Amino acid sequence: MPLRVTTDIINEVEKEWHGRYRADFDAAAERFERWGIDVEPVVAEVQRFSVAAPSWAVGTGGTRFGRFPAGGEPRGTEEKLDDVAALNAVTGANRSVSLHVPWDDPDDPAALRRYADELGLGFDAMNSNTFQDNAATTGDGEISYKFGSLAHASPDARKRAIEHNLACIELGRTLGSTALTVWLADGTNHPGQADFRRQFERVADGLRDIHEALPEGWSMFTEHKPYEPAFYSTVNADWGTSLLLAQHAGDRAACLVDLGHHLPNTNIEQVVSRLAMVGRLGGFHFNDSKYGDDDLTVGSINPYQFFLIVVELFKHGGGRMPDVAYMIDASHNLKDPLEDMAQATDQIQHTVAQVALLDLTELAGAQDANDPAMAAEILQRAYRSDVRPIVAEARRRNGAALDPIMALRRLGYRRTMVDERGATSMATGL
Ligand code: LRH
Ligand code: MN
Repeated sequence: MPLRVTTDIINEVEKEWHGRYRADFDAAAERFERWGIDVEPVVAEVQRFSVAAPSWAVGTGGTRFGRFPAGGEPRGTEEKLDDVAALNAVTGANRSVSLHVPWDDPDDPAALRRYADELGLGFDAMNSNTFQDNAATTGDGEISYKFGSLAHASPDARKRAIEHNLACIELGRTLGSTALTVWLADGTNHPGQADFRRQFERVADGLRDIHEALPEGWSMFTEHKPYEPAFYSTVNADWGTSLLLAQHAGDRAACLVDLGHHLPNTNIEQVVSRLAMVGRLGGFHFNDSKYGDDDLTVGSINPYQFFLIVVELFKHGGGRMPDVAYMIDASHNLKDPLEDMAQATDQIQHTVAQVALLDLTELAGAQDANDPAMAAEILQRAYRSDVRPIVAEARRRNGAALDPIMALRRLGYRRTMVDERGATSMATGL
């Protein structure tokens, strides 16, 4: 029987801190009240927020230069759900998991759904994979995605790629998911290798065919990325192209913004504002990066950029986080995968709390008064607020941990998984 992390077990390992956190929260509530701010709506907004965990990142990630498994990695999708349930138990904010097919290819999807239900987990957007050849999708080599999938010159390869996406939707329907994310590696490495326009038109038509197969209540997300694995051109390289593709596909298509999929110094918060403005902001893959698609811990490199992105989300949501798809998409090369995702979720919870303290009306006033200094003061006041007691209290009210990382360590979760699964078990994924 896998280790189940419950509120009682968490309270047991954290009991020595309860008094101090309580005092911190009461003091914080009093301090904000002194400035006319009621913290209760802020606690409620943090409690309400949830970000899906990627099934492909509960194992150790790697690069072409190496991979250093942490041990005790999930050996199948059920064990991945066990780990996401443990993560959700300590953060109270990872209430769903996003599967990636065929890295996740359950024999009995209905049974997997029941298993997830027991764990209190739902299934977020499904992710198709037409960037790797594998028995499940490209069969015994009669076709290959080497030169693309929806953009491929061969109608057979395009047809196979569309069929795979429809199969992902079918699986998602059984699991209770209501969205499909399509990220395409399609592109070129060499000038002249392919025609930009013909590649785009093939992809646009393929996405429209997939859109036409969407069940009632479903949506699909196009995910842009400037490069890697293609190093000269990528078909869906930027937000503008992603928007064109979504608009061409249909009205239930929207754009997914992976924060790491932007060239250095791109103003990502403005990209978010534009997509929200035209009603095509579908969701996010949260992570951080310093150079390329580094898939590092959210807010670990550029926390102020992440803060400004969440400010645009609150504007779009009328003073709260809008109902778009939120997922973490990271690769844990050095940190324990669960600890890294707990830190990512903790960072997102802190940023949601900071922005919930922001007076958007006052900010708009300073903007319309052409008062950049005051606008900066208003943003910094929220950004510099110490919201740790508020976030801890929100987690406590969700039955989760005051300090997720310390709770996972005190529970000895990884050690128990190594004992159960072995020191060399490897999860499917990146
Ligand atoms: C591509 C990407 C995409 C996933 C993959 C695992 O870089 O961000 O979202 O399919 O990572
Ligand atoms: Mn992504």
